[in-house]
Amino acid sequence: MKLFVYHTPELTPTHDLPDCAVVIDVLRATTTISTALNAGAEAVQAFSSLEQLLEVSSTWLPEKRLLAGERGGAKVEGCDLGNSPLDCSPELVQGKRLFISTTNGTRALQRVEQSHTVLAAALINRKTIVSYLLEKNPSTVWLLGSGWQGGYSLEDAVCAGAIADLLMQHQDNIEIGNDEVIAARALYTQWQNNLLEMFHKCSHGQRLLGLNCHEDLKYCAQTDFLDILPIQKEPGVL
Ligand code: 3SL
Repeated sequence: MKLFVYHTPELTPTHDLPDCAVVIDVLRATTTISTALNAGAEAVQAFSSLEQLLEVSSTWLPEKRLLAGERGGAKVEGCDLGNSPLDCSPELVQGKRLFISTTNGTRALQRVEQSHTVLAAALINRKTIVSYLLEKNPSTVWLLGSGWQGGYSLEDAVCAGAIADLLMQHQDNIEIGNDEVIAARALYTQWQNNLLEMFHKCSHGQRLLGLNCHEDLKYCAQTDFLDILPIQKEPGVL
């Protein structure tokens, strides 16, 4: 397995895709997607465009769908939900399809949706993602951070490092595809016992704290907490 880390969709090679793309948006899209699926959502369908989300979701029965929209951290008016994993209770999401559009995470999913395999990873389901990769042993793996509007996000780099670290603990012949893998692993080593503190320092964590999302940060900082594998079934649908 050859492992690459890319910090944003813009930094990925333009004419290439991996065997397996692991999309990361710890704060909060991939944490929310994992939580919704774990709570029994029928599927999660991701859109970078809100207009497209509205168009496709309108073809579904209202009682079988939930619209989740986030821009700049806040809920989009007219949607049922924003992008808080804490809202994804089994009572609300069970049996429903979550149509979701977020500022960065769903854009990252779209960038790699033509890859052979696409997974959505966060700290909460890191162990399940790593077990899958160890079992399937894809030849190339991209750990793709969503970043923030084209820029680097510390929390996604730390999560990429957490995945790389656990993979390398279990398999010694992982090939390092780029220097970002080494750097992400070092970042994770630095922060692994203080993930919530890291969220409080990083720019998107601060943005969310400004929106009173302290409980969201606590939830997203939990590691290896859910045994759920969000895997793409068809482009955009996990
Ligand atoms: O950018 C995104 O995709 C979101 O996860 C951002 S937020 O955490 O909902 O603000």
